[in-house]
Amino acid sequence: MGWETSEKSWVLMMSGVVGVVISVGLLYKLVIGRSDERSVKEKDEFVIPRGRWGWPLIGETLEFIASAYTSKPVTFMDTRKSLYGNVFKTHILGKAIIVSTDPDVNKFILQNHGNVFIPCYPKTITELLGKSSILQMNGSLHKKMHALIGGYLKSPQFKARITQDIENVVRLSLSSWTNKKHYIYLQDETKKITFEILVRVLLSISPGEEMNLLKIEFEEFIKGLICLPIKLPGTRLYKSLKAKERLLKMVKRVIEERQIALKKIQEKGFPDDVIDVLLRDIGGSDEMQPLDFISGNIIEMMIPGEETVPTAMTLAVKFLTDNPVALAHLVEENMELKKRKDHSNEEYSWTDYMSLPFTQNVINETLRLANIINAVWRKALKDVKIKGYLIPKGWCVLASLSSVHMDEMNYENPYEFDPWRWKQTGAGVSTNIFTPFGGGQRLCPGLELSRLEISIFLHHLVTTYRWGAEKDDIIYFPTVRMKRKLPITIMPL
Ligand SMILES: *[C@@H]1O[C@H](CO)[C@@H](O)[C@H](O)[C@H]1NC(C)=O
Ligand SMILES: CC(=O)N[C@H]1CO[C@H](CO)[C@@H](O)[C@@H]1O
Repeated sequence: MGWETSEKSWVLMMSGVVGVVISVGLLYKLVIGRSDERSVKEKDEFVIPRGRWGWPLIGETLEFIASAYTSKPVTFMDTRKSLYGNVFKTHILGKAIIVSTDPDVNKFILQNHGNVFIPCYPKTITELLGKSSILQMNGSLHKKMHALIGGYLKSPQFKARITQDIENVVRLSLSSWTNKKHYIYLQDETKKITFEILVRVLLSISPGEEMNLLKIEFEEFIKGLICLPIKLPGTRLYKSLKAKERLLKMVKRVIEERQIALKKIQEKGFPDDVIDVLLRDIGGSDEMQPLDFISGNIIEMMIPGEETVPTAMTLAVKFLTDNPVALAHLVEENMELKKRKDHSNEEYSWTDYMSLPFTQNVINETLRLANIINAVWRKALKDVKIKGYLIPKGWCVLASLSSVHMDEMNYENPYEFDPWRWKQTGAGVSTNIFTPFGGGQRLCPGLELSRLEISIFLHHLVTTYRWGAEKDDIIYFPTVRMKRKLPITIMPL
């Protein structure tokens, strides 16, 4: 669950890009970009990374997209890396940009000391998310929101409660899958699981009519994040904005009810959910409209959960299906835990799930290979000098996280699913070469929760059921997903 998910949507823009790219702004940028380069190079030993601009107007966009459609989407980066070095310049999607495949430079960009970099989003995203959005927030408000929510999600009370909640959702869902006559589509079913958990954490909404309605409107809303920025009746963006209005109304009603309830209670116990956390802290301040602010942000927090976690669950099943040895190892480890728990008649705790070493390795390896958040886009507010490179003020930078995950220098046989590689001490831990959820200042506050959801899902799946999966392939563009949504049949052990 990372805010960074929405940044990934940036890349999705490419779908419609060929038409949009040919714009006046592009030509302008090409010209400006070039003159900038000349003036800076002469007076400084830090140089703008090498690279080529490609074709007039469209730059290297076509190569970039063509490579994204293959099973090795980092090929575009790899080719240029070998020609120009780890950091290079190019021109894609209507922008002169600097691409970094260097772990240190990526870390620098993600950490963003001194707030040099700001997120760089396409218009549809800014339009749909609005002005007070977390993604647009910078400085103290952003930090405060992050700290509040992060603190809540890390608290022992929350952890104890949510572990039970996730277990219930997972158990019920899994058992409902066995009743299906044919196969189920894992990619869709895992989305239901994570959405249910998400609305529980944010708003304490339980399954039922309200949740279903919320899910319908939410799905309509997020479709617009990856569309062309044309706001006319009938267009995708228009429909999504309408869905957002309805969604906001629903969320606002929940918040209003809660505001009233909160005023009545004198002794305030542990917060029920994220709304509670925000209402108690921000609800009292006059500097902003708490209702609008909170409801807007609640909706935005639903976006990361929409894809990252279900995709990770689905791909883990896919990788394990294709790797029986790893699966057998995973089953063994989880069966041991289950036996211990059955024997002692104790409930599972957060740490039970998170302390299975091989299971955690499987999760890391899945996240590395899946590259669900493949890149982070930023814009430099001033000249940035790093490792001999100059990133000129106003330029966009793409920190390619997937290039680092798929680099032979960092991981031996990078295209192989090999959970055992994480056994070796320090794989990815002490360095910057493992950034599955983005990182730095905007590091996702729900990171641990995401890992817990995946752990619980895998545990109950492998200790209670067997499955058979249809043949399916991973697609990397415009988002990482399974071509056929991974049809599987499951049966009780
Ligand atoms: C797996 O990744 C997490 C970060 O997401 C890291 O903290 C952990 O150390 C990694 N596990 C191993 C065995 O390296
Ligand atoms: C660079 C940038 O986007 N700065 C924005 C930070 O947030 C304030 C409002 O909170 C905006 O006014 C700035 O433009």
